[in-house]
Amino acid sequence: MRSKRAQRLIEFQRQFQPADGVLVVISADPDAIASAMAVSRLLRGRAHRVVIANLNQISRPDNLAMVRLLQVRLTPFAEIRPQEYQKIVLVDAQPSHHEIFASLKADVIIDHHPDTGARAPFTDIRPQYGATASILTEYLRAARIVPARRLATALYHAIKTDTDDFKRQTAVEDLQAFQYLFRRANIPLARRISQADLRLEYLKYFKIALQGMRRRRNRVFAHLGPVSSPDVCVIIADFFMRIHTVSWSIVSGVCDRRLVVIFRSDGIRNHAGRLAQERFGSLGSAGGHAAMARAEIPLAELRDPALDPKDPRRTLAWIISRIERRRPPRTSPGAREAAAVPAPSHG
Ligand SMILES: [Mn+2]
Repeated sequence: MRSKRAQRLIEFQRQFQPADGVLVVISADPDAIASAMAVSRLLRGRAHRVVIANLNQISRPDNLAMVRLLQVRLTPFAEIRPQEYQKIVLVDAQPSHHEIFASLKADVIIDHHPDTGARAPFTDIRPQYGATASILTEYLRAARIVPARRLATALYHAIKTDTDDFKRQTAVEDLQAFQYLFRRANIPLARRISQADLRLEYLKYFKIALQGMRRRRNRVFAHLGPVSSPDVCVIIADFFMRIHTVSWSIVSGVCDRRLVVIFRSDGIRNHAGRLAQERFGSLGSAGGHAAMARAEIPLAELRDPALDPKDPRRTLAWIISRIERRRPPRTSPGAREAAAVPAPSHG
């Protein structure tokens, strides 16, 4: 085991010359950012310079907090001239994941997504791992590099994020990496990063939600009107689930000319995906898992006279009546129009 890890490290190190400029290109999320930081650390003293370039604009508040608090140096890919670099590294991604990745001819690929068959001069793809950060932690250990606080914190946060606190695909190697990092990471700082899921401008939606919320037994409904991103519906739906007597939380908003309805349920006797599909599947895309689901309905499809998307109260009443109605709508094409008419209102 140990010798295999050492061998991989030597193979990896062999790809680089001291004069090389190395470009690590990522689609920035916690795992990609932490993995790129680890590559940069591994190449210290082994390459002339390492630049981390992000393809996507980082917008999630927690990812922005990670970059700020861990002082990660990222350069937007648009500002990069790839031809100025001798080596290209992909972490937490494979060429077919993005046309720009494919165009770059990577020298090194390290990833944990399902193997797409891509091969570079050095390729290490381990789909059984929960995070690329776990793979890079093994490289650091093989290189006998003890990660500094910020790097350890980034890798720790990445493993927690990608495995959703070990509730998703997790290998024993992820747990080993986590255990190793746990002692070296700044845990309060990592908590601060994962907590930072709000934007200041989201607070006004909390106000709308709290003022306009309706309760039907163990269900909470809120309609937020026009929202800058459906993310805020998700945040508020999750927020209502924190009330111990609530077993359903249904929060909607209008974004990109669509009515977006987010469903959260305790998943015990309820199935959010099934409810979303039953009540909204005939109007747009709808579905999900037992505990979380969403429906997205183009406003152009909503020709129901009982609904006025410009009137938040009527929109909320329409959503409630559609969900609270006892029998699911029939889905035959002839029943489509009939199904769009809500049952008598529940007061
Ligand atoms: Mn990942």
